[in-house]
Amino acid sequence: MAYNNILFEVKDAVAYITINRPKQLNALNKETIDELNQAFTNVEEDGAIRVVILTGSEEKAFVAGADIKEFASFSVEEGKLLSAEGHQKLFNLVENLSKPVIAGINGFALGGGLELAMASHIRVASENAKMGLPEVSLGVIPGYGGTQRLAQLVGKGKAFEMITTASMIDANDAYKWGLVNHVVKAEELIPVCEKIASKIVKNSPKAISSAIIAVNAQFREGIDGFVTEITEFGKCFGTEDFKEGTTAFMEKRKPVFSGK
Ligand code: DAK
Repeated sequence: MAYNNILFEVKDAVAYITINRPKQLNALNKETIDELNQAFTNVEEDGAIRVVILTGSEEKAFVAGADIKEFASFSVEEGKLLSAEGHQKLFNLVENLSKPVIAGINGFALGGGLELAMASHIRVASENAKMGLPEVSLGVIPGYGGTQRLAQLVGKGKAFEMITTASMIDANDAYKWGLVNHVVKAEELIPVCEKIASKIVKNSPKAISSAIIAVNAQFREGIDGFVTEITEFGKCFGTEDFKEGTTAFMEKRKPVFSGK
């Protein structure tokens, strides 16, 4: 499929999704959200893809937020509808994808951009990255899960500070606060993401998808994460990946996982 706002490429079981509206600092308009939905849906369905690296084109921005020019004229109903739709179409889709998503934060990650990075499973930032949720400076609040996921990652106190001051933090503070896993030089951003991806692709896709379900369960209302873990753990015993992993260990060879 041809995209207008993103680049999509697959190499060695890794899908590279690059948001590509550099003139608007990769701001998320509706069309970009739709294209990302399509790309992540393709990733989910393509058995040859094991991991995603998500980044922004050029050095200045990962994503500088939702497209302000587009949402400036929304009514209350439109805002609510688009928020719910956006959650399903993109942010929840990414968080619950059966394959890990590594966000390579290459510059500004603001508002919906930081929310997208936070919905990803692993975050690596370049030294020049700046992160924030500036929504209250525009008269709205984070609408794509930011109030929930930021507090989960950095704790309630720091989340309140970031959200109510609408200030940006730099990559080093983001690392200290637990918002990103690694901070690297700009030119090392994609290589470091690829190094993490290369470790992931060696492991069982079935087990990884179960692990994602189990870890996410902790943050779902009304769901006992420990019970989910037991269920997912049990399921692993019925997979070809489990047979292959344990057999390969006993045969002193590297496993070749089918993802079944
Ligand atoms: N939307 C649209 N255009 C943007 C943009 C954005 N978020 N961010 C930057 N741009 C555009 C600028 O308008 C400018 O375009 P031209 O004027 O050249 O045509 C171009 O990108 C370059 O930006 P600057 O000239 O401003 O570049 P600077 O280096 O001076 O500043 C900056 C970089 C990142 C500090 C600045 O651009 C900035 O403050 N940008 C806005 C950041 C921001 O407030 N982002 C929005 C956060 S609120 C919703 C759910 C969720 C949300 C909304 C709705 N619903 C469900 C309805 C979420 C909202 C947010 O994300």
